[in-house]
Amino acid sequence: MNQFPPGFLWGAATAAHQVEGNNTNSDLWVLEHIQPTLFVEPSLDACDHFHRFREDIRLLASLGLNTYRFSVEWARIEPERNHFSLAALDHYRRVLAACHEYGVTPMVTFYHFSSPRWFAAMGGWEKKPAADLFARYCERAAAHLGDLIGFASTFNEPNLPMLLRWISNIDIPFPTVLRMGRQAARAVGSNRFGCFFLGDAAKLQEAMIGAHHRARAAMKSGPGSYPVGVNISLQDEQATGPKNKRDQKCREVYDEWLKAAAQSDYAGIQTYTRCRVGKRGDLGPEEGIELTQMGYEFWPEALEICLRYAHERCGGVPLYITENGVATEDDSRRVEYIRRALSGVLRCLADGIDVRGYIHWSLLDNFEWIMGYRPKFGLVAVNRLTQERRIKPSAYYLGAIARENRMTDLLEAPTGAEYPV
Ligand code: GCO
Repeated sequence: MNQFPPGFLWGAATAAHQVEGNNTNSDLWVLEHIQPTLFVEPSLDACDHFHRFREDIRLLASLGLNTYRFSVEWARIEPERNHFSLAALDHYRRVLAACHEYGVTPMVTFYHFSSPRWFAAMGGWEKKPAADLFARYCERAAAHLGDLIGFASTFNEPNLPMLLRWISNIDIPFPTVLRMGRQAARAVGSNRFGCFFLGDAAKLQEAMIGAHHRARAAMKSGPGSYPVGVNISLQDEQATGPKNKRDQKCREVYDEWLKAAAQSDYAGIQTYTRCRVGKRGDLGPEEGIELTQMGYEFWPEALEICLRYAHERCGGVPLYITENGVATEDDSRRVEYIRRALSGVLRCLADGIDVRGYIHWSLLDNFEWIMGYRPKFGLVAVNRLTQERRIKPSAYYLGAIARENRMTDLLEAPTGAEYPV
């Protein structure tokens, strides 16, 4: 079988802070501009998607993709506590309208790692009013945008802080994190700075699960009628021996959020690689295996395993792959990655698993958080000096599959000449 079900969503994703540029009112902007900082460079103009969204959405549609996943930025919509910006909300209405104009289903994430500065200065997710504040922001944004939304998710990878506690191959010096937190607090005139990447992962998880359910209810009570889910980061966790900690890791990192997804309208699955788990926890990459620019293994087969795992844990809710991709300068490896990942999706479908869409990360080469602009995840390259976009062969490859809604027999990616943009 090489056919995808009718109505399958084919898309690409971005996130506000990574592409819009000048997200100056966010906590991450603060962290990028203090000393010491873990960010290798600041985001600055990013891809100037804030102004170029129309041409980017048009480009996505011209490739043959029918879905655009992006996030709306809390730091713009509520620049100060209790003050909502109509101008920012209208901006996102224009983004949504552009999707409809080009026949693209908009999939909106309400929180993709960045918060307003005032929220960080208040202490962030660990403080009591956090869930209330988030639910209220979602309510306001959904009231203004809901009639144009196709799908919504409350959070992007809210389980990431728990996952980061396990990952052994990222080397974040703890004293630097502490100093960074202190400097950031000073920069916002507070004695605390609570943000998604710093702080107590377990406390944060508890607060965010509560916030997810409340925000979802708020969205449901507003205009429009769209599925609301949550996007979860999943790795293919492989046990390396009898005393490994794989099951413990899955319980701590995934299961609570998969349960929350099961009580929602869908689960967004975001998978990039596998991880081998040993007696003491995560092991690094296996010797001899190809690595991506992120330092982890090139392992497209992880997607199939994670879909099966999520299906088992989430029961009947539909699964959407809301992120999957690879950081590489060699675009032919991206084509190979997509080919193998989608073959796994087809095997899941053949077994009756309800997968309804594949949204690739990312539409554009963009700001990869602390790693800056070096990792290249885009189907489309961005010249950082001119903001010029250049479509890569992998974009045409994914577009060709999307247009036909089946795996094509192409051995090589199409050049694009077949599909004029
Ligand atoms: C994340 C995000 C994206 C990343 C992507 C590549 O998981 O961090 O959802 O913002 O850019 O996963 O690492």
